Amino acid sequence: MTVRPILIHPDPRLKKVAVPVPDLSDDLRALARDMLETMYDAPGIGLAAPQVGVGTRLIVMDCVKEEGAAPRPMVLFNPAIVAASDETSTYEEGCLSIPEQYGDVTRPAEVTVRWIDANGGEQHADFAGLWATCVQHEIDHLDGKLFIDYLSPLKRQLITRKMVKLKRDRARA
Ligand code: K1U
Ligand code: ZN
Repeated sequence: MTVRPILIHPDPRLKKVAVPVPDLSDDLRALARDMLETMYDAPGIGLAAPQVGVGTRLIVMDCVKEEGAAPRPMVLFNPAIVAASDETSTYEEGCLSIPEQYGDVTRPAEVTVRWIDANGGEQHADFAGLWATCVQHEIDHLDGKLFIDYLSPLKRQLITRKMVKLKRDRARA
């Protein structure tokens, strides 16, 4: 397993719509394992394939944050939201592709998602709380959308400028 580099915004690969997985393969399962390792290493609670430069509809998540609790890694190929609650919840989101920047995003509080698991089986489940926020944030990545797209143009521009500077500083170091 390998920790892969995470792309930093702005990057055209983060703005592209990712392509559905037609058939599972060992390469795709290896990518999912690398993504989980990359997510835990960051650390983060989710990661989408475009964040490691792969334009495939694959996300991984583990929103168990309690110290000492058993991890609950999830691998979702071709995830799709099939139902969303009218009730909303607001969470101060972050993003591993936009380090140390945060913003309030309002989304449906509960969603039903269907996906293909790592064994090729069809799955569906209801997500609530942080899991619901995270799965929507990750599916947005597959559609080329970042949490800053929900913020005001001014705040988005400010954060983007900071990221351009961060990337310039990292390139010089
Ligand atoms: O997709 C990503 O960039 C990962 C992102 C997911 C996410 C965070 C917050 C709300 C919705 C989705 C992160 O994991 S940012 C890091 C983070 O939230 C975290 C890191 C360590 C412990 C707990 C949370
Ligand atoms: Zn993100």
